Amino acid sequence: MSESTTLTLYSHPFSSYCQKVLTALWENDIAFTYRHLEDPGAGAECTALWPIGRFPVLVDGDRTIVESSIIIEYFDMHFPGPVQLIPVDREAALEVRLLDRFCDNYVMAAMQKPVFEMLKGDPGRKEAAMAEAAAALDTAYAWLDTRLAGRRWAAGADFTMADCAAAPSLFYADWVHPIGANWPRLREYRVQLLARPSFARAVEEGRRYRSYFPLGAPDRD
Ligand SMILES: N[C@@H](CCC(=O)N[C@@H](CS)C(=O)NCC(=O)O)C(=O)O
Repeated sequence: MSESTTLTLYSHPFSSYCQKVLTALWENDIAFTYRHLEDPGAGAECTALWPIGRFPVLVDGDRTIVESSIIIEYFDMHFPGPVQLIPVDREAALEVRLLDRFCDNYVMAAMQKPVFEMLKGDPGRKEAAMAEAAAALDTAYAWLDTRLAGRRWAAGADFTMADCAAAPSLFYADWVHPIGANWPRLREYRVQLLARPSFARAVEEGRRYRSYFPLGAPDRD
């Protein structure tokens, strides 16, 4: 991207947590250098920066910032743009952080469980892992559907970090366990997220990696 940027993001287009951060970057058109994790040496560089071995990882000059929510908070502090991803009002910010945590901990994590089982090469665990994911996701879907009542976006009227988290988590969760017709608000919300240009771009850039999805990607978004 821009040659003058101080920001480098270690990222992969198909990774849900990377898509969360990319959505935030593209919401405010923040310039950054994309260090694709399939590029030679990028994986080792990324692990050297963050030995936990998870990504995305952001580098800003001599500073390394990790964890998708912290990275988005960092953008909000240091690269503010027209879309305020963390509200100034602290009560409103609390709701944004709650929805962000909810999507990561109870949607993304539940969705990732059977994915990791398959990646570990334990297909014998698939059925049980899928059943566990379905039960956990149904609980999460029900809560979210209720919480969305009267809201345009996850935490209220405006697009925030909560939507950056919700977009990839619901995108992939629906592949693992489709959001049932009994949660119309949540289904409609997922459609709305897919239409948001920042997230639509993330989905588009990840499209050619769909064969990586260990449970088999459906023939739809
Ligand atoms: N809590 C981390 C989670 C990041 C995460 O789990 N990223 C996945 C990719 S979507 C990953 O690094 N997977 C590699 C692995 O688990 O070895 C965050 O919010 O950034």
